[in-house]
Amino acid sequence: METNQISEENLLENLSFEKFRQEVLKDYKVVCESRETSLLSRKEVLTGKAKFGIFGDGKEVAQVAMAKFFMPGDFRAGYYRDQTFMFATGMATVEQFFSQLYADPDLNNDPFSAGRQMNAHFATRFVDENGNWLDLAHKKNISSDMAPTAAQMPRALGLAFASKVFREVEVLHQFDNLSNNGNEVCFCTIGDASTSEGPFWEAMNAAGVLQIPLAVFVWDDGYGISVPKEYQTTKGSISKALSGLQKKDGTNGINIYKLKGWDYAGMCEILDEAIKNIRETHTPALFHVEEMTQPQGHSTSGSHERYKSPSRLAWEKEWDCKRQMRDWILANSLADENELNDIEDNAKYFVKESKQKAWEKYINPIKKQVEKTITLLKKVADDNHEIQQCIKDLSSLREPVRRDVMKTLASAIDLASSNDNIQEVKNYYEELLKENKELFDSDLYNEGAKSALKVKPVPAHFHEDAELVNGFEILNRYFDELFAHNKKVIAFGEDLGHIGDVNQGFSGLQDKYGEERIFDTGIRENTIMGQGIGCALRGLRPIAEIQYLDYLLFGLEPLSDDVATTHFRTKGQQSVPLIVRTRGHRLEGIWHSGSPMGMIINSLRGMYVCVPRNMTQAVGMYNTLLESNDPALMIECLNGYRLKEKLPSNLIDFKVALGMPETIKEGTDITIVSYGSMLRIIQEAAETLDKLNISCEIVDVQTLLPFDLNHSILNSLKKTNRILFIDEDVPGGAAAFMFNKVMEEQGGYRWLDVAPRTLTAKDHRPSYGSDGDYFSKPNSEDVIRIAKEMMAE
Ligand SMILES: Cc1ncc(C[n+]2csc(CCOP(=O)(O)OP(=O)(O)O)c2C)c(N)n1
Ligand SMILES: [Mg+2]
Repeated sequence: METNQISEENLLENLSFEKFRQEVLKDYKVVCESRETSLLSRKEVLTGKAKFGIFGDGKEVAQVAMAKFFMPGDFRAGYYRDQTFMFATGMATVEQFFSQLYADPDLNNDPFSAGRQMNAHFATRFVDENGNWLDLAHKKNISSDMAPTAAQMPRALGLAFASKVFREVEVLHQFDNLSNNGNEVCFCTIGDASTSEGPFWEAMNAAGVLQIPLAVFVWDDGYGISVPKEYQTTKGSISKALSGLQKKDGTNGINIYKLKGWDYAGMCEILDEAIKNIRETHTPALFHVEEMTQPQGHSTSGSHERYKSPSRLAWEKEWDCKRQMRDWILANSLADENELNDIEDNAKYFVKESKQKAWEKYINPIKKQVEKTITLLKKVADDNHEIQQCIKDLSSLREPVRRDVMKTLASAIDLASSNDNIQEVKNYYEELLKENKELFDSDLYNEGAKSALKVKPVPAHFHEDAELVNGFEILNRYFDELFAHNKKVIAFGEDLGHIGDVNQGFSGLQDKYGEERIFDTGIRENTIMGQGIGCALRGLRPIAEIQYLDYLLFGLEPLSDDVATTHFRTKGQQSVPLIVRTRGHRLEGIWHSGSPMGMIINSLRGMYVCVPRNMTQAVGMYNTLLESNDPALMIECLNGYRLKEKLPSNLIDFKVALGMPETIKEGTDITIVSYGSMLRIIQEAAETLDKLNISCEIVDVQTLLPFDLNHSILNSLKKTNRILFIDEDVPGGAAAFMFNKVMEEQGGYRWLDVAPRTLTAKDHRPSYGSDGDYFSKPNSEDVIRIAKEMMAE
């Protein structure tokens, strides 16, 4: 009996040892495959088959450890060193890695970016083809990687913050496809040198305040390209520098762990406990993973022998994590030399084969285009030597790209323009133009059912005795209805919660809907945007506030780099329906009356930019945006909150179509195009001009992005033959944008009797006080003077 029992225990022990052994060897296999991928990829770049490469060699072991604790529902926001993590979690294959290296534009081959991103920029699908959120709570999720160092930080904060929202907001518990009681951890990775960036510090502080499930891994290889960490970080150590954030009993803060990047067993042990704790308690953590290496240097551009000392290079060889893991396996008798050699040989073979498959998938469609082009060109060649040369040149290319095909076809069309068979060449050229447009130029915005441009407009209704109320009250009543109506909406920003924003749009609503849905944030525009991005990516409908338009610059980077590119860089696999609410245009002084619209529309292609003239129009635009998946910036008129407006009776249903200007005064002599606060000044001027027998037609463009989709401004111009574009931006800013749209895109120049004009603010920011405003920004006398000049011309 007793002996039997012992042998059963032995058996169990043996079994669990074997399981453990197999798991270690499986991890080692991933490490080897990942290393081979780095080595072979570098060769592909050096031989010219790929343009640039950046790899995860030297970081493999930490990533197989980290991958063990990444559960379905979790998110990663990281950077370009994480291929091993992707392989270990099964979210990427080696073949897919190579497809992206070759910039294969087929989403089936590069499922992260359809060739739109540099290699090692990963993503998983968040929304289906119709823009509906997938079951993210049961999937492993990668928010699309970006190249700017630390740009993942604001979004990482937001992805983790969303877990807190899902856990704390009861009305969200029903959405179990989006979250499982907020148990999802966001794994964030960043390089040691990138922790020098402001957004890193802002995010770490905010995480400590917010108490959210964020796990930040710093891959510390001692360098940011050539600059060592002594030049990057106080005390040369990010864990030391951040030690003041350490959580203690009874405080908030973060937990800080130090790990060694080659210590497989040590890392697994610490991460097991630490990640569990993050998941349960929502206490964020920093994992400072030291002693990592770069066997091949930073990237395929340049070599690290130029800046690393011989002793550093020797140290890196010895402490290479792959070598250390191998030694550890042998020392602990988990496998013998032969078994490890087999794993290594198989990895080499597997990676080579994967590379070859990816290359064939990439090159075959192009080769087909080359073949067809040559066939068509032969039909028009006759004895045209130049075309024969084109055929020769194209056939001789060993690694042709689509560009070569297009250039050849374009030349042939010119060279054989009179040939009877040229039409076929032209047709093929057009067909490929269309195909390439879809491959390289699509999906900047939602194009399907969730496009904001497909939302049906609904006019505002007013009762006969509709109340006249302050602008802010229109918004206040609207937000009240909105929060009752749409459980996924949350709103936050500086002073937005307790006092209900600086202009009372949310006044009283925190009491009614709870601190979990309407709340204050610290003064940190970059990460307020990040909170919005993370929540939007996870299927919520955040309204994130920038207190004044002038402070948008602090939050512009995540909007421009991240939000505006998300849909494009994932070819529609991720949507970020964030609404950024702010207020701007005229008020007082250099930093409270800005209207830098040119800067905004040029940096935010991929977002919509709404510039409503009053709060009623703003409501109609909010409703439209909330029906769609497109992200947008809403700029309310800072001086409009106390102006009276008629209260519509259908606040929650009223929808303004984007890109549809509205004529707010009809006229016959001059078309004046503008938006926002400027319109009231133009209306005032128009009254005077009426008395002078100059009849102005005033057009409110309503949205700058998109701009006048139906070319309605042209119809006004056809009637008046004179046009003036006015705004409060600098010369050459958004007024020049509108000018370009109407003159070039709409062909407005054909309908002009006199030169078209712009009227803008001065080059400098507005001086303070009433006179500062009057002499810095366009005023009604300016409008009258220019209108008179145009009439006299
Ligand atoms: C905002 C920004 N500045 C500069 C760069 C160029 N750059 C790319 S990687 C890099 C170094 C990053 O070093 P580190 O964070 O330590 O990561 P590692 O590459 O060492 O893993 C730099 C300066 C960039 N991508 N983004
Ligand atoms: Mg580094």
